[in-house]
Amino acid sequence: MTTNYPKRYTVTSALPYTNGPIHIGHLAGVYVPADIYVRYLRAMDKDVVFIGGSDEHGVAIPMKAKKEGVQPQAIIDKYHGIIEKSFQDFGISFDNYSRTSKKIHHETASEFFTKLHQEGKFIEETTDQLYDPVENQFLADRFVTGTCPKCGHEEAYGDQCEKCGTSLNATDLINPKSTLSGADPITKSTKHWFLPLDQYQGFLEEWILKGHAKDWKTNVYGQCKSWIDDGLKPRAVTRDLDWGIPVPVAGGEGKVLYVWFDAPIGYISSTKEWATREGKDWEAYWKDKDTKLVHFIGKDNIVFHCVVFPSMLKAEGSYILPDNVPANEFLNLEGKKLSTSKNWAVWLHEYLEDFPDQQDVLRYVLTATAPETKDSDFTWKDFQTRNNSELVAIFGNFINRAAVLTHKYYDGLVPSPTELLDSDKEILAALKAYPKVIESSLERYRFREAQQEMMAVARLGNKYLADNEPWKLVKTDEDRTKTIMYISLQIATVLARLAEPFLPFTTQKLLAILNTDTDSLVSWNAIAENDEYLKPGHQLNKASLLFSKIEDAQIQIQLDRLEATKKQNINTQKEITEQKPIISFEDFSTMDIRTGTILEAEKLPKTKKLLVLKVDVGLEVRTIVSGIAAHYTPEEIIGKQVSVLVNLAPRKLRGVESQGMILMSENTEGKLVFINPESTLPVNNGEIIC
Ligand code: B3M
Ligand code: ZN
Repeated sequence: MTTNYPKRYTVTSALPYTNGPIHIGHLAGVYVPADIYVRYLRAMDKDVVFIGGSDEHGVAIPMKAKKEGVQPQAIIDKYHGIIEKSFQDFGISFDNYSRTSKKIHHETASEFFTKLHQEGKFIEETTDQLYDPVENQFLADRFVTGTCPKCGHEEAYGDQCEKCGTSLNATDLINPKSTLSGADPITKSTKHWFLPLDQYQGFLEEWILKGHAKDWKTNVYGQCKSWIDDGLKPRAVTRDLDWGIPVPVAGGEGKVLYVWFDAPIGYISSTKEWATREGKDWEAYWKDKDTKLVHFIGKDNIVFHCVVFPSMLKAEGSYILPDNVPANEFLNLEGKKLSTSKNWAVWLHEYLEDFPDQQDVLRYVLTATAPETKDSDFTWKDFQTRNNSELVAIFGNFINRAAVLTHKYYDGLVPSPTELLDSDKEILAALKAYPKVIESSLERYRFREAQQEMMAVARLGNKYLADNEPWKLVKTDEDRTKTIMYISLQIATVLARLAEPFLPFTTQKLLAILNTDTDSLVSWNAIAENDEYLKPGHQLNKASLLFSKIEDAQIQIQLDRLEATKKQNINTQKEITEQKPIISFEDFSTMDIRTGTILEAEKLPKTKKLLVLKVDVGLEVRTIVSGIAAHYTPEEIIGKQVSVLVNLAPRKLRGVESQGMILMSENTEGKLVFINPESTLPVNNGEIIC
């Protein structure tokens, strides 16, 4: 493979909202692949800047502040702190981690807006927007939800449907509702600045549809194509809000920039901050045509990075465009969608507490199961298995054997090889090929594949030792044993170089065992050009274990925690089930409720939920169809006394006439229970169900 390397790289990763901590979905989708990519580039001695930072504007912040009863500033300070620390502890190697509340960002974003404004790149228009009559506030973005006009998802936000990814205007929503008060919005007119995306239709067709059909991931390209084919519309880039960057032009008083206008500019401000500190020229990283710009993001951010931000950059005129936007799909947890609000997540800062010094295990598992082409699932069982049977049993075992035996036989000195057999030569030749093989996967953003190839090197070493059994051979053939140990240590050294992007903490431990450091280590490109990576006579340090077994009990703690979350969610859901409107006593007393006895019960054929009951209600024996088959078997309920509403108008259910209703209620675990005449009433969820 011949690669035309650019002069430098600007690699960005989505700026997380500071309304909650980082979880494994963020890591698998964005930060782990981005970090692998930049560590690989650095190993290739490339000029690269890796940019991160917190996204501290947008309605997500004041909403969270309201929920916690504090000021927005307290929220961003709290979560920025947690996020930045957890990234650092997890080894996400940003060159700069900034925040969009900083002065440098406010200035950069304001200048960007002002320039576009002066050059007439916006449309200024007064239009009707959704307004909450209770809270006296305009509703945009997350302040309003409704049905997505494209896919029918009922909880789409005012700026985007998270289900299908479509970017929306709040007025596009069907049945909009204010998330602040629950009120039905009214409309009210207000002035805003719009980026006329329709004017960039031709540019986007040319640049993406013609230019990137081959090299962008199909999930990313497909989404872009669908939006472009649908026809783009002007998008408001300002908001009526009091949290954000004030609109810097006349007439903008009381309004702020739309968060998705300012946040991507955050990549630029963060680069400026880094350049000032490091004495670099930030513009080269954003404006030189020989710079490769890559955005790592999750799939819900595709439209903003592939359509909106590039159109902004194009409108400004002096910037380069992203070369690639390798967005991932979503990661699920134990088969369910990750959710911050439902606390269905593995939080990074908690993981780091529960598994101290095991950052690489999570990095490894998230890469092995990364949602690169479709949604994927993280399970704790899989986490344990991959650790125990791959990292411990293959990688760790190989290094441990190589180091321990070298100490045992040669006091930790790398032995000199004697004659190399063909099988040894093959191993050395294979080692030389690996950097290019892994590089080819990484250049195509296939991190799973790249990591498997890196692990193939560890497997190779493990198998080499297992096949040659130096622990037996040492008794009969000292020379051959020396060669085997020498080759094993060459493999271990190459592995240290190739594993670093994936397992940076492990690599440091491995380097310590090998008694060397990153700077003295053979460079990525030099592997193919050399025959020897660790010289005979080199002294190793004491062996230590790279990985340790994860026990069932540790996994059980995590599973129990998720189980508790599940229960809590059921309870919370119940707490918030709204009471139905008040009824009068007269209304109630029209209901004739009697005690009945279930005489017969059987399942209604071809249905999942329905039982047909014969119930003696005193007046007569009634046939009642009841939707309780998921909760009770017919045998369980025969003979049971129940409360029956006997004057409900008969109705046909699947062809059988039901002549009354058995009164039931849902308990706290979501199970239907009888309102039993002989017992106290069960916890009532406000709903009587037949
Ligand atoms: N804060 C959305 C998110 O965290 C947004 C990314 C901004 S990247 C410029 O998913
Ligand atoms: Zn949708």
